[in-house]
Amino acid sequence: MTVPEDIYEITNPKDISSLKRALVNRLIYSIGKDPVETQERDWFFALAYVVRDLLTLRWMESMRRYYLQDAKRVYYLSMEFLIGRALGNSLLNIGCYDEFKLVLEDVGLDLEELAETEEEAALGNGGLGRLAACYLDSLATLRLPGFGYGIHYDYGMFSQRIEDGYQIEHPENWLRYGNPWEFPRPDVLYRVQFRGHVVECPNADGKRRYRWIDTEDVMAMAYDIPVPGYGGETVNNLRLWAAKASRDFELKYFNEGNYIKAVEEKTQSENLSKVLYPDDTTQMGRELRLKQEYFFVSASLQDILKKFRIDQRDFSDLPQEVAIQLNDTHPSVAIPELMRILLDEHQVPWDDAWAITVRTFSYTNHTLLPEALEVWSVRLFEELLPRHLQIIYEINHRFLTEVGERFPGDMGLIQRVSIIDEERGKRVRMAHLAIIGSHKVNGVAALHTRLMRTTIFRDFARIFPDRFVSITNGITPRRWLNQANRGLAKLITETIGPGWVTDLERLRQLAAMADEAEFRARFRAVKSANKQHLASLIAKRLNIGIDPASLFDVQIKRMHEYKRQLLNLLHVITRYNRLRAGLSQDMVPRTVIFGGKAAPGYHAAKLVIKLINDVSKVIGRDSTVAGLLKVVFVPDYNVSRAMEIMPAVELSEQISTAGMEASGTGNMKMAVNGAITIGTLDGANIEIREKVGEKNIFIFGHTAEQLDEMRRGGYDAWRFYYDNEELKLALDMISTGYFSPDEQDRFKPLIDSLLREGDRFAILADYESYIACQEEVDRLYLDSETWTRKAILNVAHSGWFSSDRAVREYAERIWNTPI
Ligand code: B1N
Repeated sequence: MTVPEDIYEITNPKDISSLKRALVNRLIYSIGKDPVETQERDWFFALAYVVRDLLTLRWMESMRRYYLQDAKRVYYLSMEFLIGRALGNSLLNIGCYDEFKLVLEDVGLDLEELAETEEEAALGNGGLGRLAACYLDSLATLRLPGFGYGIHYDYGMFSQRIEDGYQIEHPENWLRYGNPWEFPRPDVLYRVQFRGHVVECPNADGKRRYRWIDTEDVMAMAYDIPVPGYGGETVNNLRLWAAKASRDFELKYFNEGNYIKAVEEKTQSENLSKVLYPDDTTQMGRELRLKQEYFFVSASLQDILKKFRIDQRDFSDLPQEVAIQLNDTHPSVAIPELMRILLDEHQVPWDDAWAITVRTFSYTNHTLLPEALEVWSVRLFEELLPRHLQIIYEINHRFLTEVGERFPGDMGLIQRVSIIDEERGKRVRMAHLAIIGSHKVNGVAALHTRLMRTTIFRDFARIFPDRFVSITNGITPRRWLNQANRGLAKLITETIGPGWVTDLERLRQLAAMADEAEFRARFRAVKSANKQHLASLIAKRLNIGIDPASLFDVQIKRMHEYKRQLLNLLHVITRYNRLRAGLSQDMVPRTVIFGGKAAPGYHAAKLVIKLINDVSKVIGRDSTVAGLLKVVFVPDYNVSRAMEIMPAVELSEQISTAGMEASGTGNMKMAVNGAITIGTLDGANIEIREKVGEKNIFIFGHTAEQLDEMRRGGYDAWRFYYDNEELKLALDMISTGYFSPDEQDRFKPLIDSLLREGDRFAILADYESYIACQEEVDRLYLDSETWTRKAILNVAHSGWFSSDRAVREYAERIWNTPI
C-alpha cells in the first residue's frame, strides 16, 4: 500500500491550531488523561508523541529514499550512545520550537520547564559515547544513510549524589515512565548464541566445515529511535538491542514442571542488557561485558546482512554497499563474527571472506592508556565463543605467517604483534584484532594518531603503513551551540545569518567583529546573562551563592588521574594561600567549578571528589577570602548539566598530562561557547591552539616528548616538592589534614601517589608553569576588552571542530561515501 496523502494529522507544522489539536489528541488518546486533570509529565509525553509523529513520516521517507538511491550504508557500532534529552533538540532540528512554545503557553505551560521532565538517555560514560551521539546528528544532517547500533540498557550511567563530600552512586531507571521516542520492535528478533562447542563435519566437496552447536541462546529485540537531522528533511535510525530470553530455556524447565526455575532463567538471560558498565578508559575483564559486546554485535550483523541480502546480492559486493565503523575495540568481535557467518553459514572460502571483512570494517581508537586496552582471557573466550576463538587463531596464524615472510627472523616482532598475548596467561588483544581486521584505523586527534603510530602500534604502522589515519573529533553545533546557548546563537545569527548551524566554518565571519566595541559589549552581555543563569541554577539546586561577576573557571569531565583535577586543586589551594597572605591585589575574584563522575571502583578518583568538597568547605567558611574565591562541585554531571554549564564558562580547564587525553571534546564545546582554554599540549588542544591562534589560548606544561625524556632520565618527585615552597605548602596542607581535620590522613593515598609512587601523571612537574599561566589568566581578565576579543576569536575559529567536518572526513577517507 502507498501512504495516502491525507495521513498527516498536522498538515502544516507552522499552524498553531493544528499543533494544539494534535497535542490534546495525544494527551487524551495516547496518554489517556483528561486535559483538566494532568501532570506536567503527561504533557511532556503528549508533546513527545506529537514530535515523534512529525519525525516518523520523514523517517520513512528517508528510508525509502536510501532504498531507491541504492546508497551505500554506514553502520556505527558502539557500546555507548550518550544522547541526553531529545525534546529540545528534535524541536529545533525540525524547526518547530517557537510554534510549540506558543502552543504550550496557550495551555498554560512553559516549554523549557516541560523539557526538564524528560529523563536523559545516558547510555554512555563520557566522551566516547557523546561522540557517537554527535556523529549520529551529523550523519542525519548531512543526509547520509548512517545508522547507529548499540545496547538498550535498562540502567544507563549511574546518577551521582554527594553525601558528606563523597560520591554515592545510585541506579538511574530512565525507562521508569517509558521512553516516548522509541519504537519497540518485538518482531525484529535475532537469536544470539553463547557457549556450546564446535564440531567438524565432513563435507561433500572434501573441505572442512565447522558447526557451532549445543549453544545457550539469548534473543535480541530491537528498539528504534529516530534521529532527526537539522532542517528535518532526513531522519535516520538508532537501533538498540535488548536481551530477551529464548523460548528454549522456558520449554526445558516447563516440560519438567519447574515453572519457577523457568522464570528464573528467563530473568537471568535478560540481565544481559540490564546495565551499562560505568568505567571510562579502563577495562573490566568481566564475563558479562564480553557477553554484552558479542550480543549486540551478533544482532547488528544479522540485521545488516538481512538488509543487504534483500536483493540477493553476492557477498563480494558487501564492501561496496556497507561500511561498518567500530567505535573502539568494544564491538571488534564483529570481525571474527562476520568471518564465521561467511565461512560457516555461507561457505565462502577463507581468502574471499577475509578480503570482504577487511574492506568492510574500520576501527577508531580512542585511547593509548594501557589500562583501557581490551584484553580477554583465552579461557573466557573459549568458554563463551569457542568458534570465534578458533577463527581468531586462524586469523592470527595467517597474519603472523605473512609478517614472518615479510620480516624474516624478527621473532620479537611476531610476539609483539600477535593477537594472542602469551605473557601473563594467554589473552586476546582486541586492538590487534581490530587493526588486522580493518582497512582503516583512525586516531581522534593529530597528536593521538602520531603517538599511536610511533608508540603502542608502532609495529603495525610499519606492517600497514597506509592503514592509520587521523580524524580529529568534532561536536554537533546543533546541540552544543544552537540549543545550549540560545543567547549566543541569536547574536551570531543576527550578525552573520543562520547558515552557521550547518556550516560552522562561517563563524569565521565573526573574527572581524572582535575589533568592534559594540559587538564586544553585546557578546559580553550574552556571557554575563549565561553566567547569571548558571548562578541562579546553582543557588536553587545546591543552595550555594556564587558571584556572577567573578571569573568562571570550569573543569567538567570524568574524574580521572590523567585529567588532573588534582592539579587544578593545587592551584586553588595556592591561590587560597596567597589570598590569605594578603596578596589579593593581582588576583581577580574566581569561582572554580568542578563536575564529573568517578568510576565506582576507582578509589583515587573518588578521593579527589572528596578533596574538592573538603577544600570547598574550608574556603567557603573562611571570611577572609569571601568574594574572592569559591569552589563548587556540581553533582551528577551529565549531558543536561553540560548544556547548562558550557555557555557560562570563561576559562576552560583542559589540563591532562600531555600524551594521555586522546582528543577531548569538552574543550571544543567550551571554545565554541566563547571560553578561553587553559591547557596542555595534549589531544585536540593542540589543534585548538592552531585554529584560534596561540595568543588566544593559555598553554602550559611539558610536552609529551619532554615528559618522555624526563621519565627516561628518572623522575624526581621530591625535587619538585623541595624546590617550590608554595607547592610544598599546598601538599603539606593536604597531607596534614588541613582540609580534613576530622581525619588527618584521609588524603594520604593521593599524596603518596605523587611523592612516593612516582607521580605517574606528572602533576608536580607541571605545577609551576600551571601557576604561572594562571597568573597570566588573571592579568588578562582584568582587561575585559582584550579578554572579550580573545573569547570572540575562539568562537570565530572553532568552526573546524564541527562534527559535520569530522563525519565528512570519515565519509571521504574511510567509508568511501563522499558527500
Ligand atoms: O574518547 C573521547 C576522547 O575525546 C577522549 O579523549 C577519550 O578519553 C575518550 C573504555 C573509553 N577513550 N576511551 C574511552 C570509554 C569507555 C570504556 O569502557 C574506554 N573513552 C575515551 C572521544 O574520542
